[in-house]
Amino acid sequence: MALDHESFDLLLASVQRFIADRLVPAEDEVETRDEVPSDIVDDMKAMGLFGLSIPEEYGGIGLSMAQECAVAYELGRTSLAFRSVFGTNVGIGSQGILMDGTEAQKREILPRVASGDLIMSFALTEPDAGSDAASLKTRGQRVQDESGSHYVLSGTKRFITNAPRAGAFTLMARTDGDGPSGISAFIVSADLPGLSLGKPDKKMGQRGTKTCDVILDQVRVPADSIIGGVPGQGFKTAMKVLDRGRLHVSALACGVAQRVLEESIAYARDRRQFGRPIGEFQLIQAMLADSQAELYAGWSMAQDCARRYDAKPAGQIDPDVSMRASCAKMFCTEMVGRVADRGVQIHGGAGYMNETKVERFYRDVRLLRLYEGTTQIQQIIIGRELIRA
Ligand code: COS
Repeated sequence: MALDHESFDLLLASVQRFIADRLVPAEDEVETRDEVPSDIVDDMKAMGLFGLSIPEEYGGIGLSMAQECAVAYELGRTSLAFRSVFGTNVGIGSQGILMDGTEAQKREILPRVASGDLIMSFALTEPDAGSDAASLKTRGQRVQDESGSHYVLSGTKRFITNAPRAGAFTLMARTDGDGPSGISAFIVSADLPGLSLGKPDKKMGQRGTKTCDVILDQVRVPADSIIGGVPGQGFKTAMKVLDRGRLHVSALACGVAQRVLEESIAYARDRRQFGRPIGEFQLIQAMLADSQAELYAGWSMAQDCARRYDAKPAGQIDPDVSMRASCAKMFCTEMVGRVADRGVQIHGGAGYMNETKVERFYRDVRLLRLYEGTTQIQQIIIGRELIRA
């Protein structure tokens, strides 16, 4: 699956224009109001951003992974809150249905996800199941009564991105025994009786993104809400979704690094000390050089891995590609942390003040090393695969 070159170039150019003309000027407003303006969300829908990676037959644009990464890179060049509005629709919220759903599930859900009419979010994490995702405790109890076959879901999901906006969740629950093989992935509508949301999380950064708990108290869903219709496959679905999501995050991290570098170069050219622009000092140039080289390495890695992802037969699990996605996620998100830190350093005292962009990016990128698997989880995945292979 891929968009033809010409159409993709046009799309990328219009995304670049949209970011420069509409999103960058609205960054301060998003930070102050902790909200993405609704007219911007409408424009995102009109541009098709909610359906970037959903195939055309289900109403999306049908980007390949490499193309999605190129768009994610651009979206990294502005406040991450903007991408977050549709990020779960493009990625972790919908991909499980696309990868493992039945044809009926795809036809029912994906066109609404692609248009942005339905916001989907991904509910895996729980208060006691973060890195150890296979230990999740949310129960899915099968019941059979006069109204048919159902599952009754009870438990709490934590830090769920876009939960306050979501119309439905891809939600992992335990339908059997312990461990990964007892987990099933459900499509759960947000308006079902018994489903409620916790209060909005107060975060270090990424103002304008919305996360909160999702609480399930005896929520009844039809038995055919299980993605693919087969219980016990949910952990694998979640892992496949995360492989893809980790690549997307790698590209996003590179885009932020590019923006922070641009901000730092502009400041270094402008700011004068000791009678000249600080950019003329080699110690400042060294920091810029380190950031540029690391960004180049990270982006090369993300692009290479995305091409490998596209080259494997669709739907097939390739542990080598999963391992490389973890390499890219680990390197790029750690890299952007260092680039943001140098950005603050180059800005000096001004970089600590919240009117500078680098101060905000410094806080915003901290999350990238945590969500969709911490750096330490990526190390475990890489290390295990090296020993196994
Ligand atoms: N693709 C497909 N299947 C996968 C997979 C992948 N990338 N990774 C693992 N699996 C399969 C395994 O093959 C195994 O299947 P079998 O039982 O048939 O052999 C099953 O899933 C269990 O895998 P594993 O034994 O590796 O599970 P672990 O409990 O050891 O967990 C980690 C593995 C730690 C890698 C996993 O829990 C993880 O990614 N944790 C981080 C969760 C995360 O990213 N959270 C962020 C929340 S979303 S913002």
